[in-house]
Amino acid sequence: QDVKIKRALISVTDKTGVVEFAKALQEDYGVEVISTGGTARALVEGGVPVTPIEEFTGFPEMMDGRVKTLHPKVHGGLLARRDSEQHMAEAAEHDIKMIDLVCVNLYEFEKTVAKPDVTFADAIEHIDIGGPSMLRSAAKNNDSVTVVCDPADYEKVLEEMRVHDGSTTLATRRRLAAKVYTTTAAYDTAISLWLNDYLGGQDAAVEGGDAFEPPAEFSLHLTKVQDLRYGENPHQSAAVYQFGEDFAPFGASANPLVGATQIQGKPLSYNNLLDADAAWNAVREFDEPACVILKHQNPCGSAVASDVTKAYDRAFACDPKSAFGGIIAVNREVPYELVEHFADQNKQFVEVLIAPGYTQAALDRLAKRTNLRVLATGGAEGHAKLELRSVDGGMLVQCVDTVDEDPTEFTCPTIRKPTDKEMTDLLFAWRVVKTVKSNAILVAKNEAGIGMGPGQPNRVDSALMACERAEEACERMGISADNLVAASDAFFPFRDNVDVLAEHGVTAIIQPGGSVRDDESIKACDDHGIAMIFTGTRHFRH
Ligand code: 93A
Repeated sequence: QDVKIKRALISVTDKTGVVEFAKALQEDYGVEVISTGGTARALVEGGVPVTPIEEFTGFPEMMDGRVKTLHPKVHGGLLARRDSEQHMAEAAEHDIKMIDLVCVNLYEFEKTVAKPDVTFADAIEHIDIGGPSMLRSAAKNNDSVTVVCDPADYEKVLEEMRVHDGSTTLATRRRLAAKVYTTTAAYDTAISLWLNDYLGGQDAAVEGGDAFEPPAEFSLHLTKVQDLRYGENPHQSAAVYQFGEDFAPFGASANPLVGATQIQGKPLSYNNLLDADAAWNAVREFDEPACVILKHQNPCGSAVASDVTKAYDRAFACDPKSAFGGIIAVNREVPYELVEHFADQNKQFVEVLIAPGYTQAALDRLAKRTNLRVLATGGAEGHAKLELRSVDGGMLVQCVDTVDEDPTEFTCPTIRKPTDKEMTDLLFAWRVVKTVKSNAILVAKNEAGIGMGPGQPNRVDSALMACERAEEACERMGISADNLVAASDAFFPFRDNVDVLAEHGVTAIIQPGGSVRDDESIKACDDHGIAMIFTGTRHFRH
């Protein structure tokens, strides 16, 4: 069971202590040392004569060192069972000499990918193949071979050889073998994490923008504007506060919701404020006249048009059932007609109407609905830069999701490219979907969001829901449920989403891309003749 060490192969990136180790093996125990390029040079400089790997294999190191120890003379010498007549005969036939000890540590992959300016090619080049192969071969044959993958073990191995007349014990070889598999498993995990991260691309896409930096420390100087009747539910007390002047440097909005003029109506409730805020932020995403009807944080109706009255009509048509008790937000002055349209025959029960302003005729007409809360913000520009939410014992701060995306940088990985009409609808849907709670799917047609699938813990359910709503909407409007487009706030993890959307008349899709299985979704689109756009940016809203 004790195996005398006569031949050792040493190939290390971390050269710590290697000269002393090799010297002791050679001078004290007469071990022949075989070594690879850089290691051999270090050993020779340190006064240890070595057999170069090329001489041992009869092959040159080649392909920039990618192939230096990957050779049957190396792996035969490591894997051959010393107690097998057949193995020994085969080794003799091919002039394969036994290697009793392997000392290897690996290319520094993790250190390389941790560098901020690392290139993909550089990372790949630092994936060690020959090293782990030798370690694994030697560790497998722990019956006979001693394997050292950690400089911290050099001294222990030498000590054991001292005690056991130049041999190591089976128990030690097995412990060293176990350490090898822990090491190579961690090594492969690091590679897979890096590569998946690279493919995911999400974090990379978020990093490096001109994102507003949350300050290390700040005080908010909040002033209570008013107590609210109650919070989200009647048994919760609540109040609304306004940021002090000192918040302005952190990006106070030009036309904030808190501070908007309430022209009429019942006092705003906690839920009114939450939903009005979401609706207001959604509608000011648009430059053209737009309307968002929002309920429980989700835009159940959304549309653009040549004026806000038409936009309202189109948004309302998306989902009249859900619009009941909703918030209407528009990004232009509200004309008389718009009020007439939703007030006429009590077409829509509205909780809050929010807009930059109102014509006098509109205000006169609204005055008849004394309960309706009417808010005027004075303008539609200027998002705050920071967004705050409380968690138990602290506060989360993030830059608001107002990334300016340049559609000319979007890519289309599918065979079919979107038509101009599809592209217009896709860009519309892409703006609205970021208002929808994740997982979010929005189905749109003619620049109106006719089907929404919000907040499901799996994306397929969101897709199904969005498609069903869209189908109902088309039926109500007396139009056919085809030539629909869909937007997804995050990538599709599997092709099933595409299959569901295709089945329900969707012909074009917009989504960030970046899944490790993007290929499956692209294939699904190609199977169905769908055109798909990758934006590169995710818009989760939790
Ligand atoms: O590029 S490799 O994957 N191909 C090989 O055949 C190979 N053999 C050993 N890398 C290989 N090695 C690694 O080279 C070892 O794991 C060690 O980390 C490094 C030592 O190279 P050098 O002796 O030239 O410094």
